[in-house]
Amino acid sequence: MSLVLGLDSSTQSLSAVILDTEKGIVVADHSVNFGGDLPHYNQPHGYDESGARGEVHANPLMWLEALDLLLVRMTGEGVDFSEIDAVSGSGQQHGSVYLKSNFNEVLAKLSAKSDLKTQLSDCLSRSSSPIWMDSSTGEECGEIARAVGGNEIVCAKSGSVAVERFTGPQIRKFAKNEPNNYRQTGVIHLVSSFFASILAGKTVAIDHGDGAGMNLMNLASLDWDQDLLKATADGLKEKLPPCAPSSSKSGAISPYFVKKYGFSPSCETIIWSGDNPCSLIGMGAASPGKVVISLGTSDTLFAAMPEPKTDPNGFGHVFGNPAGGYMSLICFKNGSLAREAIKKQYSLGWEAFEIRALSETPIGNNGAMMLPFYEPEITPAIDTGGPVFSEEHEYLSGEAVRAVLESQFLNMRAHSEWLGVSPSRIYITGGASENDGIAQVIANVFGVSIDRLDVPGSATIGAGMRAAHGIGEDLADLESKFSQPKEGRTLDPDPAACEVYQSALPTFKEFLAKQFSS
Ligand code: ADP
Ligand code: XUL
Repeated sequence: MSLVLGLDSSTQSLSAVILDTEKGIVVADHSVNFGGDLPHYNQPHGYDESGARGEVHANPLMWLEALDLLLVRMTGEGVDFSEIDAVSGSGQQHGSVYLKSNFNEVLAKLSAKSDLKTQLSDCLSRSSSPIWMDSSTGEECGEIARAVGGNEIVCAKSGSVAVERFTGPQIRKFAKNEPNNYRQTGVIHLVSSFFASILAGKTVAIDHGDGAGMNLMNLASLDWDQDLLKATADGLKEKLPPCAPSSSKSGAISPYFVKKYGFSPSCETIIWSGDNPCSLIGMGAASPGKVVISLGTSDTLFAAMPEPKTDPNGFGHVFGNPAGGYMSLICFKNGSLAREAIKKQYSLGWEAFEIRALSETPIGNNGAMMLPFYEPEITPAIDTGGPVFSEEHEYLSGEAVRAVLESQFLNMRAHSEWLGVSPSRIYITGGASENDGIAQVIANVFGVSIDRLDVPGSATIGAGMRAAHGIGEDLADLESKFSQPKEGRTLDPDPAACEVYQSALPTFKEFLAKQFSS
């Protein structure tokens, strides 16, 4: 039994938990908010908001500074890192970091007298990192698909059609537009494998969970796919770390962290995974049967899969399950983004948002719906932003709140039917999951009970559980300790409301189809 550190570098923050796996408790929980704590990067939500033509990039130096700041803060608050047996992490998926061939050499010589940002800034061959919100690579997706013989082939090989935010199309765009910088790149990391490399003091592998979100990994062989590599960019194989199972150890922690923060030289590092694969572990959903909805900046729906099954419409994805096997994932970009837009438009707090959704308006909203796609959407793929209301009248605040929530979850239900699973309950997580108004709409739209876990941040907890699993602890035992539903917080569906949504579903699909084809 051990003390393990789980880190999570998400869109907006870097978080850490320390788990005591013997007692089954979270002993520390800290975080750094990129916008609030590091305002000098001018990325208030964790990314540069001035990108044109769908480009969304973040500054990788901000992530490095956040890591030092988090560890300084934790030390200041009395955390003793010398007792940590293992560390692993979770990263926002798809984002990539481009490093020159001196990266390993610099990592090996990091001095505890300076900081990560200062010492590693010279290693970047691209000053910014495209992240998952980027939708600028439509052209490159088409080129990759054509080069391998069509999107059906890309999907059969990699688990997803060529997707704008996925790393392969992003790499292709970089290689085309900045050929010199691409040539100077020695290694391309995901956010997850970048952080894992910093901790290990050397370039480490990309795990099968996050690797599957690149349009480069072959799902059957769990290795880089020669055809996809060739279709993406010249000489790419040499610039990618190897793929490895998510529970792989990557050696003792770098001396930088031993000297600077007092980690034990025998603290093990376990390679990182993506935030959704980590959340699957943290939610106790590593075995097929549980469906999870994560309500973060984006909303995602995911579940472990017995066999890799791909989405015939091309919106869903298959990733590696960190516990072995596969998981499905569907990402809805306008999750909290859309809810926040309505909240802001009507000057509401979250409490008012919740109360209005429940009490001021009838279930079904008298038929008023919306297509809540403020930003270009991923599921379904709509490349222009801007909400569309089904009825042309002034929406009062309660009506608008209900329209956004009901439409978001009708859209989620419509686009998850291909999974063919009928869960008996859905587990929710993420920043918005505490909101009972939102949770009740999900229960009613899907017609199942909703549970929440007794711990904050399933991706961070999942990263900690993966660290413990990596040093030999039993995953089922960890799940029984850390992934238990909160008592007294189950929300059951209301049968009358379920009937309303059952008949609203075809109407929503028609509304969407009409809007799409016009
Ligand atoms: P990420 O991991 O993508 O950074 P989080 O899971 O931390 O995101 O969720 C952050 C989001 O949660 C915020 O953008 C905010 O909109 C939303 N949120 C926070 N509290 C509430 C609440 N009480 N009701 C609804 N949404 C909330
Ligand atoms: C998943 C996706 C997002 C990010 C958010 O495909 O793009 O959920 O992982 O961090």
